[in-house]
Amino acid sequence: MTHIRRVPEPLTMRDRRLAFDEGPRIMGVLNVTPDSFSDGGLYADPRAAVEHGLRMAADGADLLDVGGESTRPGAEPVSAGEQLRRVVPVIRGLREAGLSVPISVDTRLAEVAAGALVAGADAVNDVSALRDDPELAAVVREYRAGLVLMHMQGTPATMQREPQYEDVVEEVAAFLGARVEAAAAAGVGREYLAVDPGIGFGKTTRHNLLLLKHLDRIKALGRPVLLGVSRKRFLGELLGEDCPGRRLFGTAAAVAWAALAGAHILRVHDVKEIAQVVMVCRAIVDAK
Ligand code: PMM
Repeated sequence: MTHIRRVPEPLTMRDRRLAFDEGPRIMGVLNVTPDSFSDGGLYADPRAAVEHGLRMAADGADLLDVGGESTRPGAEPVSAGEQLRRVVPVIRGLREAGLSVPISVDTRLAEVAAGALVAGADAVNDVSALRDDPELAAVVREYRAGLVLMHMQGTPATMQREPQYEDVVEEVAAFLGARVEAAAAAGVGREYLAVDPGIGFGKTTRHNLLLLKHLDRIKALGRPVLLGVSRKRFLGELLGEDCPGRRLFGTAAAVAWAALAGAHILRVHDVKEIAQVVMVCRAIVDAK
């Protein structure tokens, strides 16, 4: 529980900085996709997406993650043009509406990242950790954007077929350490980098649970740790709950654990409810 106090430096994203000295920050998920596993199709209309983003900010989101490509198991890649068509009007609309919190764009492609950054995004959430597009590091560097480096075994199309590790925690930590070094070698300053063990990305339920249990090992990399547990399939498996929208209490339990274990950014769909979970965790930690 005391881990919550070991705070890395703020995450820099262009002109914005996200500090962690007041506990974990909440990233609201804004999927502008027809097929994401829990909210696909809900915000395909840019106006509905902007409204939902503003609502999440009002409910306590400290940043928003806008994505135009579903990375759910089995999903096929979406072209850069189509991703841009989905995310740019939403990012622009959020900024025009006066949204002040940072926005990340969930993409693996440099062209999409550049378009989103021009439209008003501050960071790139790259689930491939700079492995899919050799141009992405240069875009991040040029715009001084934040960058999330996530672990994934395989690709979204194949990752859940038969994930295998000798020691999942050590392998994920070593991978993320190496990707931090690769980003730094490509000229992206460390203050711009966050890491993410990639819950559900090429992992069994047991792998996900071990990563949550041993979060310290990921925190030891010294970068802010982002975690995306919200509504995920491992919760469904544990709870026998097929419907992602009915996994809120499971999500809340995993988030409470992550908050007390010292995760820095919690990527969630149900911002208002999860903000309450984080507030109670913090109040307990801060009680004197
Ligand atoms: N999960 C999803 C998509 N993008 N990005 C990061 N950094 N971490 C995650 O865990 C993550 C992600 C899949 O969830 P969604 O379909 O609800 O967006």
